[in-house]
Amino acid sequence: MHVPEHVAMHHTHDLGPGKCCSSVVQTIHAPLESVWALVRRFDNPKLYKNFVKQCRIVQGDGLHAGDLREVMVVSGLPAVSSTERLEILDEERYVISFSVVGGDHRLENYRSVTTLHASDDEGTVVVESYVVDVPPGNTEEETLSFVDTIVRCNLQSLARSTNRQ
Ligand code: A9S
Repeated sequence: MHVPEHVAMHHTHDLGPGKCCSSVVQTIHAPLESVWALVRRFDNPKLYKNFVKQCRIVQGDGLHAGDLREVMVVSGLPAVSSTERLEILDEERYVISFSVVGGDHRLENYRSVTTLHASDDEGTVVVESYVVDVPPGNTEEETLSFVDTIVRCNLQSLARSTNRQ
């Protein structure tokens, strides 16, 4: 599979001690622009993230790096809320990135990057990678399996939501 240079670059992370990273890839049989229409909405992650109960922008308009959102999470997760900062919104290259800067949860210093590129045959390839601290009392393996599960759910839901638009 051919991966554009800027995509590979965005998913290369420097790992300090006590941190871990991983990535999830999802192919969606839909045009890039229709996937991007959902992924770009920093102001409305509920469009495809099923763990989000409520979200509001608390700084900026959700279109510029530095803007903040406050996410309330559905019950059943070891989390209540998350304050998230938009790091990258590149509408030309289809890249969005946010970091977790506060809230009531266990994923300290979470940062993710999501890229879209056209696949070799037909459709869109979504790559989402993240870096996060391994929480005290958990192993790296536990942390990766917890976060991979959430990201995989989000991207599967993204595929369904895109094809429903
Ligand atoms: O929202 C994302 O794109 C990805 C993740 C892994 C979000 C994680 C989360 O928002 C919960 C779903 C609430 C789970 C955070 C920051 C902490 C959690 O424990």
